[in-house]
Amino acid sequence: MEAQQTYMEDTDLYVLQPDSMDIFQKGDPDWSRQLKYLGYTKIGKLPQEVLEELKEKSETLVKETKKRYPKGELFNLINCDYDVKMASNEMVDNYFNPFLKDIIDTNKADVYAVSHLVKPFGLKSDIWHQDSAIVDERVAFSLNAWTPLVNSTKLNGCLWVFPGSHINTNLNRQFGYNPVEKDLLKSLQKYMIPVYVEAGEVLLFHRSIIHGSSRNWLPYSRLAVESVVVSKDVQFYNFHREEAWSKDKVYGFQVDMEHFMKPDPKEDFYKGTYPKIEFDDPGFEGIAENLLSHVAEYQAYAKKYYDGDA
Ligand SMILES: O=C(O)CCC(=O)C(=O)O
Ligand SMILES: [Fe+2]
Repeated sequence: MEAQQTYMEDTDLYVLQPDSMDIFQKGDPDWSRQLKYLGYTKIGKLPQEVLEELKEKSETLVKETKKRYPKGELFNLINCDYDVKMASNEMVDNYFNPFLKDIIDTNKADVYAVSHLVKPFGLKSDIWHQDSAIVDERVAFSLNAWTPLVNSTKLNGCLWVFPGSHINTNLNRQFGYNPVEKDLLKSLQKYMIPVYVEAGEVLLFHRSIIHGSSRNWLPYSRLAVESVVVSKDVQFYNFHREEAWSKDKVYGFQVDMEHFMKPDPKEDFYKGTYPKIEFDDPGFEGIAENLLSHVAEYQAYAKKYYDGDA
């Protein structure tokens, strides 16, 4: 892979280079600026007929899955049976990705389907988090493209974000290892803003941004679909801690998309399938302290969106 120098070290934060988010082949130039400074942007809406067909097929998939898991274990299709996960992935690929690939310059970025996300009625809010790192964010970007299939508001668990927080240096993020809890969670609360997204509208955001979705107060599931948009031909990573190997290291496995699509990707960590790089692990408290100590800089960075680049 050719190194794509997306981030520039500036003090101890990773500040995006001016053209780094110039990844669209059509649309509004402001999308790139929003992505760069705020960390998220809306990039249009699925055509109505595509949305309707996707919604109908998705509801059928959810209904069939619920029949098989009567205790309501269905929360996130990512954690579902392998065949359901694959069916979901294929549907996202067929109905959502063509729209993304039309807008995004596929010479600059690659688009991969992930799955559906189901937020059932009454579920306690997902705590604020950052998504696992899937690339080396010092040199590459990874964005989520998130689209709800119903209007998404505070009532049914919309997304909330901390604008500007995507420039943080918590880069080696392991899936499920979330230091945003307790005091840090409380401190961040006041910076989070809700993002209302209409059914079929596409929200793009950096996987590194501090975000989450709130409680669904309506007695219907809030369904969404998700893909990822990453630097062209990027080297994928999956980060992992293993106390038996070391208590103060985190390991970055250099994986490929095939790895993420396996029934149990973690098995690869013990098979020697992929090479790994080791990093010092700041641990829960270290990461929390680091995130909190830069809050003012995240705010200042987001403000640049309104103040201009100078
Ligand atoms: O759909 C949701 O509620 C979860 C959203 C989220 O955290 C994500 O897409 O990364
Ligand atoms: Fe997330």
